Amino acid sequence: MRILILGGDGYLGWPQAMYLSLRGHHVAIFDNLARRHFDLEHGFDSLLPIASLHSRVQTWKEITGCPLEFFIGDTTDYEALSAAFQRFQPEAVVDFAEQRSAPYSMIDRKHAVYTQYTNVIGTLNLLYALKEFSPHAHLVKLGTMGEYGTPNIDIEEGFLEITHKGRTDILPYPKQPGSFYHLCYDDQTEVLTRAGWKLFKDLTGGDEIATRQLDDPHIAFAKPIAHTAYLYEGPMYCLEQRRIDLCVTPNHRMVTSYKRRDGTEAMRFEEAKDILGKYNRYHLTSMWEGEERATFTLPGYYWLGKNKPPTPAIELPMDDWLKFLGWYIAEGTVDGKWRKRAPNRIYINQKIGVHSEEVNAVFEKIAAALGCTHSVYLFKDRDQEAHFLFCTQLAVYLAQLGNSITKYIPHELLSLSSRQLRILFEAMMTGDGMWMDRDRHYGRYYTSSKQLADDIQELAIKLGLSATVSHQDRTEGTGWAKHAEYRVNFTKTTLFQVNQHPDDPNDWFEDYAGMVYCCEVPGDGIILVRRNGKPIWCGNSKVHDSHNIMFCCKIWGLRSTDLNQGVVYGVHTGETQLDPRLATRYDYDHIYGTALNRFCAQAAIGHPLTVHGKGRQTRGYIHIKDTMRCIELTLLNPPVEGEYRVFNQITEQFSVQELAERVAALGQTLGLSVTIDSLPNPRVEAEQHYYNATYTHLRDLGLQPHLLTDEVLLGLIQTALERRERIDSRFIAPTVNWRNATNKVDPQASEVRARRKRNEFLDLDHEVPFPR
Ligand code: NAD
Ligand code: USQ
Repeated sequence: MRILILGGDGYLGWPQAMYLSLRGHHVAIFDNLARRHFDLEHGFDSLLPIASLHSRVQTWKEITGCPLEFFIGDTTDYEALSAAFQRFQPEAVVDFAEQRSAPYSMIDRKHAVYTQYTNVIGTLNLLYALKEFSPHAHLVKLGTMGEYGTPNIDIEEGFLEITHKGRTDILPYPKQPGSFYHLCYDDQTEVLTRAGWKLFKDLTGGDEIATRQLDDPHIAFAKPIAHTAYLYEGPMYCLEQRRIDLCVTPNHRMVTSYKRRDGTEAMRFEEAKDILGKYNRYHLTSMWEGEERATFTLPGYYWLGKNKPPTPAIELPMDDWLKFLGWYIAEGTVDGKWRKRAPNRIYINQKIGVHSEEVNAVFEKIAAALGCTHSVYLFKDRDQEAHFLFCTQLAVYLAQLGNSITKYIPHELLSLSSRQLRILFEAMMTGDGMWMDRDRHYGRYYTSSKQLADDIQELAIKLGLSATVSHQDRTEGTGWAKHAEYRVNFTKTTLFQVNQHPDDPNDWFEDYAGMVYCCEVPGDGIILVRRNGKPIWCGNSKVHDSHNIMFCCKIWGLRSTDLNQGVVYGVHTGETQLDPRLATRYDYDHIYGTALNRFCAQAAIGHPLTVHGKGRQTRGYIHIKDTMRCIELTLLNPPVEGEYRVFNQITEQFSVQELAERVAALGQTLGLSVTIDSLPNPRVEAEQHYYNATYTHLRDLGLQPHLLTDEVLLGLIQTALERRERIDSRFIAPTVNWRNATNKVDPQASEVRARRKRNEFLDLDHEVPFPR
């Protein structure tokens, strides 16, 4: 079989390439060598020395006579990937090419973005390359057991039979990974972008999305790392209340509020399905800093077809301008001899009374700044006054802000500081708004313009208010009065409580068939969404490779097996042991090293074993030799076209503490003094939980597992002992904390080692993309 191994230079990809090559398959490797770059960046190194890819391939040919082709390329570079596909014409593709370390992805925003870009976009490219060049090839994708998280029910192999309201279906098993997440919104949900509210389907590549962090209420705008949309048929979790309206997939990450022991409120993620029917509180408000600007530039204009010099732009003091603009948007009109000439008159009519002086002062200031006339007309028959400004430049600018049913706030002003936004807001509220109580706790703004209602909602949110938009259609009346009336309702209440009444539930599951959308932002992945005018902060998504693969199998008839693999241990396979130059990497550092491999290295140098927290975290584990065999079995038993299968690739389950205790006990038999340290857990994960995963498919195909016997474990410790002089104890303690947005990884990176590695590496004459 012609097998293309993406990521064939990595811990698993390299031994897999040799394994399949030795069994008569024609194998090619595609790798961007990014994993080696990471060592260079931080001064980390594999405990077993590893040869360069060129040397590995050459050695393999010398020893076995089997050729291995290789392509240096990045899966996110479609040109490179498609060239490899066209040249090699694979019949099967095994995809190991991902950034696979959870701590790496949690270092900071840059590393999170790099991880998701590589993994999600790389997989999308791969799906397109398969469709375009090898539509019949079998895709074997290395997924991870980590996608399932630690649910309080048995983990099935990819799918779960669900009976809902008397109907039964087999649906994808809910995903809840521990370092990135998944959710999806229905087609009526909008998201706040820098350019205002948009439906997910209308988002473009340039849009920036409103985000915040769990423990930082400040709004920031960030470009999504990825967008996704797929057809979904199944239950949706719906929550509807006076201030909240959501319709999301059951595994959606909701952001709820809880009380800490010290009485303060904090936010946390909870899956939608887990909060069904429960009392909950939601944070609806946030904070905005924005940018102070001293002046507003009133654009110049010139007459088309007239031989007049253009009128220059005029700078106006921003605070005065905002006060004026607030009044204008609420109450003002522009007119003039429209047909013949430009508009030149701005006026507002209002009742004589409490605001007369304020309006007068605002108009006076603008008139003085523009050098134009301000006049006031007192109506004889009514208790009203009209303020006029005569200025073509101002009128031309204001005319483009629309009339009473199309008015809007120029969006660039909505990025001003909260102090300045408040000036605009107060002026508008004095015009068309009303406060319901003396403390200005509740307020409402009325307008016939939908766009203006949306803008005011955004303005209010940026002022730390919770704001919803509702509307009422009007059939009677004439002119603008027959248009719908929009109401923006504000409150200063920061928390909104959803009570549950058994007879009148606020949330429920509802069958849904249609598109669902997500977009993924860096950081804690919280975005501001709105449904039916009611905004709420919610979790965002990891665009799962598995969803994209499943979708493409469905629409294009591709065939794929998703192998949800557990933590791999061990470094020796039949092939790696043929020659030291064929060794695969052994990572023991706190970023790439996995639990058991790390514990063995720690035992070898007498470093206390680094158990995170209580150590009751249970995971599925698999010996590296079984990984090789599982992939072979999968390749030899492909799915039919259009089929998407999931196999859980583990052979045993252990808790971290159990592993540490076994390493400690066996270490002692080798004369090592091994102690166990319980470190404060740098990750956010359940430290004690139910875990029971099903893993029968691969056994049914003939897998005979290598279990973690004492003999195997002693062998692992021995391997580490043989190379103990290469272990740098400074790289053992974890420095990536899930709770921090930024982590300093290796304050004492070994420069010597980095230099040595770089020299080895630079033997290559290829230009290699670097993950920065
Ligand atoms: P690794 O980091 O050692 O190997 C990945 C390889 O892919 C590296 O050689 C890297 O240079 C290459 N690569 C990364 N991004 C690439 C890109 N965009 N284009 C081309 N090449 C790229 O990781 P590994 O331990 O061999 O894991 C491989 C796969 O197996 C991953 O998908 C991982 O999620 C999965 N997995 C690993 C374990 C484990 O314990 N190691 C457990 C479960 C699942
Ligand atoms: N842990 C410790 N001490 C350590 C290292 C880890 O207690 O020194 C704990 C972690 O907190 C975690 C568990 O051990 O609870 C497993 O951590 P790990 O680093 O061994 O593995 P993990 O981060 O889960 O990731 C690895 C691979 C990843 C793969 C995953 C499979 O790096 O690519 O997806 O194993 S699984 O865990 O099934 O998702």
